[in-house]
Amino acid sequence: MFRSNLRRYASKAFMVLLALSMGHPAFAGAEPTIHIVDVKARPTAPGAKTAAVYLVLVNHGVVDDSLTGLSTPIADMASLHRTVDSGGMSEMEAVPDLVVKANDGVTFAPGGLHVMLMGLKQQLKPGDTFPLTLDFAKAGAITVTVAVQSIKIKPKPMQGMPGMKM
Ligand SMILES: [Cu+2]
Repeated sequence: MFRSNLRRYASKAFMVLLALSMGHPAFAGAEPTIHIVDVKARPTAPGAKTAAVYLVLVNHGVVDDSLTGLSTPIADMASLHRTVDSGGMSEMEAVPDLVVKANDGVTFAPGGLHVMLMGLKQQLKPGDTFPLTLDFAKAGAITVTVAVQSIKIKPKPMQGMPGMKM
């Protein structure tokens, strides 16, 4: 009698856990597990055909996801780029597919990852906003608003500098 009650209780507890996990966005797909914040672009000069967008991707889900595509109505093409140092020269390379690990995040920032807009159709002025759509393999398409503003380049952390107190 006690045993079967316990078993019933245990199975009830399991059902609650199951219901909770089903309600989790990773399973239900109700709420995106990918959060995109701090989306911004620098103002451009008149006639400029390219611009870069910076943002922070956070994957709150329990599975890895990957960024597979980008688009915006204000440019002919949007793609993922990374700025790399090659022999003292700063170069950009295309990044075909970016994995955003579960419970992890990726920061796009000057000198590193950025969304490259090519064939820009309008000048970006401070205070402007425009939409950018990011396609994820699992989370699907997510559209965010890019804020045009000046962006300061954060100095690289200085390590091992004599006399520096952290
Ligand atoms: Cu670029």
